[in-house]
Amino acid sequence: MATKPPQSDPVQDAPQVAGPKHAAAGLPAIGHTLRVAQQQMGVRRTALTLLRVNQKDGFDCPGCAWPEPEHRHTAEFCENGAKAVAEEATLRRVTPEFFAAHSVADLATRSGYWLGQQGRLTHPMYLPEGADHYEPVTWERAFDIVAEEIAALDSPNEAVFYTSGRTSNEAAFLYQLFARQLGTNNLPDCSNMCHESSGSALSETIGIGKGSVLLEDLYKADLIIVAGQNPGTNHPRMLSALEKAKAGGARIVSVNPLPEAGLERFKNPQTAQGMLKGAALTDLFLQIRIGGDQALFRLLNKLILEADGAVDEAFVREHTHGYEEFAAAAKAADWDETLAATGLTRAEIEHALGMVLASKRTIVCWAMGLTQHKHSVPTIREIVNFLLLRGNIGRPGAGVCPVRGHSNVQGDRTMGIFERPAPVFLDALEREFGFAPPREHGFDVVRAIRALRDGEAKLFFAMGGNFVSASPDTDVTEAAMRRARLTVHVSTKLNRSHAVTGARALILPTLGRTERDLQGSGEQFVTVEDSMGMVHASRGRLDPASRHLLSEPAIVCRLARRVLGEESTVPWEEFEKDYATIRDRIARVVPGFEDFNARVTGSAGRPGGFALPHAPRDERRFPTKTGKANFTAAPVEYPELPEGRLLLQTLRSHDQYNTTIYGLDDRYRGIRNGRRVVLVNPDDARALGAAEGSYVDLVSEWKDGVERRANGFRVVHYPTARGCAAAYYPETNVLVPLDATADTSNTPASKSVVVRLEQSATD
Ligand SMILES: Nc1nc2c(c(=O)[nH]1)N[C@H]1C(S)=C(S)[C@@H](COP(=O)(O)OP(=O)(O)OC[C@H]3O[C@@H](n4cnc5c(=O)[nH]c(N)nc54)[C@H](O)[C@@H]3O)O[C@H]1N2
Ligand SMILES: Nc1nc2c(c(=O)[nH]1)N[C@H]1C(S)=C(S)[C@@H](COP(=O)(O)OP(=O)(O)OC[C@H]3O[C@@H](n4cnc5c(=O)[nH]c(N)nc54)[C@H](O)[C@@H]3O)O[C@H]1N2
Ligand SMILES: [Mo]
Repeated sequence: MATKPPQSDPVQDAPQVAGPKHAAAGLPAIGHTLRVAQQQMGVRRTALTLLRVNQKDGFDCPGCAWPEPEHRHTAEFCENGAKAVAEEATLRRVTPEFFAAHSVADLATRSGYWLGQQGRLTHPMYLPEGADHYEPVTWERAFDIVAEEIAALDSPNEAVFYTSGRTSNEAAFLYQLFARQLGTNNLPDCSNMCHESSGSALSETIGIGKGSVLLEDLYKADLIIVAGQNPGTNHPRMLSALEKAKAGGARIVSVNPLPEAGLERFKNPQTAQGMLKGAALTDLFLQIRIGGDQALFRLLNKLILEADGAVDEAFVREHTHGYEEFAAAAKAADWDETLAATGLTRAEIEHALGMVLASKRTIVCWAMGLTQHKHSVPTIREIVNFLLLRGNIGRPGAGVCPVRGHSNVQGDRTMGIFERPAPVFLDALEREFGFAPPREHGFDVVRAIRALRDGEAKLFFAMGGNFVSASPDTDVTEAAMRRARLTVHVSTKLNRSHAVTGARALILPTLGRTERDLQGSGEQFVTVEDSMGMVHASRGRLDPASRHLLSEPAIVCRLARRVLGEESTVPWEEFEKDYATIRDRIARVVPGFEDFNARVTGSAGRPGGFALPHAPRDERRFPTKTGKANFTAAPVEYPELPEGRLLLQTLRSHDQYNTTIYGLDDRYRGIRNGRRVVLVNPDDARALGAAEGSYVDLVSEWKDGVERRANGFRVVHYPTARGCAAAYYPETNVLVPLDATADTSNTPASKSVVVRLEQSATD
């Protein structure tokens, strides 16, 4: 096979491989953080900013949605949180001069890494139809352009309003209100590509689409199963919680096709002991085959049912529905076939069973390794079956723990960012604001792309994110975007979505979390909800990156006033001036937010935050259709792998935040200086003739017969499960077919793409 990269990008395509590490964090992490932060922010700003992350009166870390511990005396150190902050608080700027120097066509040839490195956006920019370059535009004119294009639509359903997950509760509430006053539920969000499968599975089985554990539950657990998640990179503060759980006697099982360093051993940088030796976290590593989790939990359930006295019969009788049918399906599971789907041995599963039966309080945590497969929803339902069997939902130290991604993705959904809103939510909006919200369901991400592709949607508006790079089937998505009449991005930083535009395009620069938000009534704060349903305030202190920025709430308010005019029943001007008035309305519309302002400012209740109600967790009440927690009995599925092919998962390196590339050092996996790598099990690689260091093209195979290809990936022999491969997102999104989605949730199946390796043509 070829030994040179075929079309190498000197900035990022010379991968070097040192092999996987076996421990996460510790001194190298601190050194790395300070270096990255100081390059972006300078020494003084680094010190000032990093001290304020997740502190009371500070700002919420824009990194992940992992909750803050109750007592925040010292800054909780997190390398990747610091990188997220540095990325936003950078001193580099993208000014009108920058856009004058770089045409849109030029920007479209740049890597995502290069675009992000240019710095913060400073001015509203407009790309007129037929123009080569963005030009500066006033805010008034920008809103006029959006209003013109909205007025030209045949129906409000030709507009799509996307949201990424950093948007605050206040901005999200206003944004969905604006879309619904306009008359559409076209509110896709990043959740559609992320934890939608969790939401779908949990709403149906336990009656609420959110996790049922709080941070303190982890400390009380006997057993924590972490499946399909890489916390050392994506939720580093979770490692401290796991370490504490472990010290309290918990055992940890990790289920993953890859041995991830963070789960093996954690060197806590907060303690001297931790820095020296670190704590081994995982007691049992189950190296699952990609997509084998439903099979694994089905077998565990079968064994629990066969073990004497292992089922919590009182709980099952009193609180659940559908047990008989489920038990029959689980007992009937065929050992050989089901076991083959997991890639594990029977002895490994029996070892896990021993730990399960020894545990009185069990928690299962998961993330994208479980949610991005065709059968993700039945997989997560099987986990619910597993927990229900032993009464592990609705008591301390036990429960479901889907670990969310973006720092406010859960809050955005609570605020009504959803293309399929619950009728009770719409009723409440109707009562509060005196208008009739649309009832017809809107487009999710995949449907929005199809609508743009087919000319059924003509206007694309994004509140944050990087839609073209984050979405599947990059070529299809980019072509769809180019068909739009107008694309608008409310953004902090430059990204590829600004370079792949509709006929006209706008970039609306906005404040980040770290920045002071000054409005008519004075300095504002916003609120966010973490992965465990805790709501708290976030207040930025830095001077804004430019004096031309508007906050997200201000952008929505001004746009709404311009577009809806006098007809709107909403006091947009007042909302912009004083965010407390938005929270007063949220309090009246969204259950659990009663007395919102008082509770979130800490004058009542717990300082710094409050927990939203969660019926299964709080009262063992399951608000499902049956009024009980539902067992389900779906057939076991797993991805089929034709001969000579591999199952590719597309995942994150240690040095990126989704489509934002921080750097080129995937430290724990020992891969540096390049991102076009494919990790393949050495035995598979040998069988396929893919030598270490050779270059291959990844060709995805899907039933539509279209050839999707990603060129020039360096083969890395890596201890992943047999038949499996891994490569970074978003470089590999081109391989994920738009129609390859999870049943029910419609989430792109970006963790199980069937690929073949072809030798790269050398130049
Ligand atoms: N620093 C940093 N933090 C982040 C992000 C980031 O990009 N960078 N992104 C944020 C967002 S939006 C999200 S959603 C989360 C993502 O957090 P993760 O879900 O941890 O992110 P991924 O890199 O997609 O990792 C998926 C993990 O699942 C494993 N896996 C893949 N397929 C399977 C499978 O079939 N079964 C099992 N059991 N495991 C599997 C992979 O080997 C990998 O360890 O992180 C959030 N936090
Ligand atoms: N193949 C593959 N595809 C995936 C995934 C995968 O694992 N594999 N993961 C999926 C997941 S889990 C997710 S969540 C999506 C992520 O999809 P998105 O959320 O759309 O993507 P991000 O890369 O997080 O968006 C980054 C951009 O957000 C903007 N931004 C940052 N902070 C702010 C802010 O405070 N306000 C505003 N207005 N803008 C801001 C910046 O301009 C930045 O360039 O990708 C999905 N796509
Ligand atoms: Mo996500």
